[in-house]
Amino acid sequence: MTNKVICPGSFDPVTYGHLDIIERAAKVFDHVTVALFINQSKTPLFTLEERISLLNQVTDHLDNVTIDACSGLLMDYAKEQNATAIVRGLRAVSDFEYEMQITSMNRKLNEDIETFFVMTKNEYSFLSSSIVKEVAKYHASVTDLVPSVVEEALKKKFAK
Ligand code: COD
Repeated sequence: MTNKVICPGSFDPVTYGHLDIIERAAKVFDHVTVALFINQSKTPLFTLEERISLLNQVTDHLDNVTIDACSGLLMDYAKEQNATAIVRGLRAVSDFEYEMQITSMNRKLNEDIETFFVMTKNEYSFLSSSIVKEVAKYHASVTDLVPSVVEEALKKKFAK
């Protein structure tokens, strides 16, 4: 049986924290789909096409990873894709409550699809797309936080 998993998120934009989780999942599972969910209630900095393009570029070295854009419920998408599991990243205790709530709801929606949590590298445990955008907005360096293509894209977005 092929173990296909989904790494869902907003990826606005993709950071080294995201990439760390995707790479760890790609080592363990046969196939990883990075699923970019469209959230109508949030206004993203990057368009869907931009986020997909950045994700494609930064995962180019991973043969068993594909990128997809989705809307609706994660569990419906996972079933449609014949996925066996969801993989989520955990940074700190502060993530736990939110993740527990979402996982309980997802389990109610589909008992058969498990959720696995992967701990990020310590150095990325403070990292989020929001923090990266905040720092980049004020033209401070994000070199250690995001791949260089993302850094360039942020520079263009926040060009004076
Ligand atoms: N280190 C490790 N992991 C990280 C880091 C980091 N520094 N930064 C982010 N991550 C992980 C997150 O924990 C998450 O697992 C993943 O990377 C993506 O993160 P984000 O922030 O890009 O995306 P989220 O968490 O906002 O995405 C939320 C979803 C879009 C997955 C969620 O809203 C969803 O499932 N939406 C579809 C509707 C649905 O089914 N809802 C659930 C039922 S109520």
